[in-house]
Amino acid sequence: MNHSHHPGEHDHPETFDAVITQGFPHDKLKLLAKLNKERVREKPAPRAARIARLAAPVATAVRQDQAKLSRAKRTAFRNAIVRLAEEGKYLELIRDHMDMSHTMHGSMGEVGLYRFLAWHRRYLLEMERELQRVDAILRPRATSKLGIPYWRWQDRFPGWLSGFLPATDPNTGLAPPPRKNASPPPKAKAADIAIIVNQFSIQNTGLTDENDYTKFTYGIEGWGVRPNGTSLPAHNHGHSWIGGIMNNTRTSPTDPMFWLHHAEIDRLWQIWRQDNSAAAPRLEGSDRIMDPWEESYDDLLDITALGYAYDSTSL
Ligand SMILES: [Cu+2]
Repeated sequence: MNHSHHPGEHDHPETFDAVITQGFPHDKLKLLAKLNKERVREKPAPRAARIARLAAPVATAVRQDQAKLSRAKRTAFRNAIVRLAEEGKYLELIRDHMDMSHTMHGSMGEVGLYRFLAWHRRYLLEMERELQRVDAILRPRATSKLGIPYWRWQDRFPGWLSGFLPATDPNTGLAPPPRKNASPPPKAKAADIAIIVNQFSIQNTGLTDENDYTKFTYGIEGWGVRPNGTSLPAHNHGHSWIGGIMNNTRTSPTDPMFWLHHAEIDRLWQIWRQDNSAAAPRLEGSDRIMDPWEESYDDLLDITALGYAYDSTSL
């Protein structure tokens, strides 16, 4: 897929370091909204595929804290990723994220800001289904479904994934560069996560018609501040802190840590929704559809119906 014809593609930040330095693109919102209207979107999957993939009755997959994962499940997760990389399926999944016409980050403007959480939820489901498919081949006797583990940002980098980078960089065909796993920028501490989830209302997004959803997603994506005015580390900062290919805004899913990092975002969103279920993003028309998939924002709120659960829904 070559999307270099997509207008504005060239001024999308290449790295999360640049995303953090530039901050939320308040000065370009009109241009970005215009580009979003003009974008050519990939066709969604046919409806039959949607039903087979999402609505089919499946046993619930439990997404567990990576620090508490059994040795057997760590091995199963790694082996499933290796298998997907060998099949070429992993590269296909990375390409979904390299296609910026999906408008799924705040660096692409307001629509990207509002699509960030639901788009990545749908993206993780696609990965989780693929992991489960190959896991059933690799562990035919397993009694539970594989779920994507989550990484609590206040914890150290998962030692069981050290040096584990089985997929090649789609841009070079070579092994990705090693991770950095160090500041700058700092990654979020427990106190920062409490600000993101419980003190989201302090965020001043500067957007017209901001609501609670706007403030929450602004903070968790990594545009927010702490009560003392310093930058609030969140999603963007985790990408930069891990570094290597995780720092690349397009190809970051090449690093398996991408899935654990985004599972934590998804879990924090779920926790926040327990007390803020009425808050909703300002998305209209086709902006509500999480292309290249067919599901809308509204289809992606009930995680039980989507076939997964978290082992913990507390901070
Ligand atoms: Cu991300």
